[in-house]
Amino acid sequence: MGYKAFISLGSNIGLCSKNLQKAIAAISTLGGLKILDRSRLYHTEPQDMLKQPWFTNQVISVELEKQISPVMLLGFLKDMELKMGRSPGIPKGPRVIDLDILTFGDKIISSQELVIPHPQMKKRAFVLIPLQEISPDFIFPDGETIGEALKKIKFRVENDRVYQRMDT
Ligand code: PH2
Ligand code: MG
Ligand code: MG
Repeated sequence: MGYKAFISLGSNIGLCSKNLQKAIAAISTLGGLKILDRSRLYHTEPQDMLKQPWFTNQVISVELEKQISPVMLLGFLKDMELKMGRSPGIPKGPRVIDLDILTFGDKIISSQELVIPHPQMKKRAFVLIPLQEISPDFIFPDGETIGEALKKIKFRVENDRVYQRMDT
């Protein structure tokens, strides 16, 4: 058995839902990776940098064969972002596609190039809501449940829209 990993996808430039669809198709071409599940698409209020278009976000789960390391997966996803036309741009600003590793099995990693679990994920409804949809029993490597993490943040979901004010 390999690992189960969760990946977050986001886009707020161009045809966002198409961008996510293209990215998933590209991710599925990696040998040793199998897509297990995908959430629906959510339209989400921008976080961190507030003055930018709303994002379309999605979370997928994948199964990875043991020979694929977190750093290999990261390199592959960064490569995908470039191939899809992502330019360096403004940190936290608008992007054609953003592919972030949320978790990788129950690994805890903190290196220069990669931090897992994703350091901001517990604060972001645009990650936790789609993650909960595909994995309602999700537990973080530190033992916290997804329900507990969601209780600590303020947000509102209306159909496919996720509102989250940055006042915390
Ligand atoms: N990504 C960011 C910054 N802010 N806000 C939303 N709603 N969705 C994102 O994917 C997002 C964001 C930087 O990666
Ligand atoms: Mg990101
Ligand atoms: Mg990123």
